[in-house]
Amino acid sequence: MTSTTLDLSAWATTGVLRIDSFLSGNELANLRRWVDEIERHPSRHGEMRHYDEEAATGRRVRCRTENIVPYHTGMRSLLASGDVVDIAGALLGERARLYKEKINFKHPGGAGFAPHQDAHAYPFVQETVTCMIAVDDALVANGCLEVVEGLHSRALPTDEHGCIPPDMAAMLDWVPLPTRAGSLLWFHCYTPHRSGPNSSQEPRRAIYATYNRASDGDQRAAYYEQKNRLLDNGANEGRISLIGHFLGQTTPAERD
Ligand SMILES: O=C(O)CCC(=O)C(=O)O
Repeated sequence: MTSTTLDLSAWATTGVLRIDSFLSGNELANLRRWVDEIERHPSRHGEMRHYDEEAATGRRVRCRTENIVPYHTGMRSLLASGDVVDIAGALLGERARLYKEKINFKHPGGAGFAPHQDAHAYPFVQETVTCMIAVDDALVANGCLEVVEGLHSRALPTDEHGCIPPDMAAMLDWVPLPTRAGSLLWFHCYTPHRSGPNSSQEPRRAIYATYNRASDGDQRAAYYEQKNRLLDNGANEGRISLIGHFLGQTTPAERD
């Protein structure tokens, strides 16, 4: 994959770009093994961090794991070097740096996300692009991403949760973007997006890797330091992000 084969004009117009069948069958099988390893990885304070939710099935399940690349070689090579970083650079218009990475597991009965723009949750940087790597098929029934195309040039107003106010969100033209396992879905930090719950019997796992412009520096450590501090100070009980977009009932994940 080279930047010349990317549809940069569609990206500029819509703020989203899907790249189908990016991973081979073998690469996808490896990725699924890594995601299983990461879901079980011990969580120590200040290191890889897990978040759990009480799913609609009544089960307590993992909803998110973040700060992964320092602790997993395979994920480090996929997300912090090579084609994915190069594509991020082409979309940003300059060299890209990995800002943050996470896996959203969305197990059966797992909750969705309220309409939001990521930029409000991402301090220290001016502009980011995010690559969603579908680990499982992401479909309407299991809560694929839905976006508003062409509204990615500015910040929209926010409500008390840092999300798009519901009356404004109701006026927008939401498009579901089903994405097959092994495909990529890129979106800009101002692209409005949301997702529904997983009403299927299988997990809908997705990796999200976010990149900033190299000219904004390496902000990964500063981001996780600030996020951990704000989420651990008691004022943000139940949050998995610096904004309150997650619609699930979180339960504290065990940490060593
Ligand atoms: O995984 C999803 O369904 C949506 C995730 C999302 O919007 C986020 O983590 O900001």
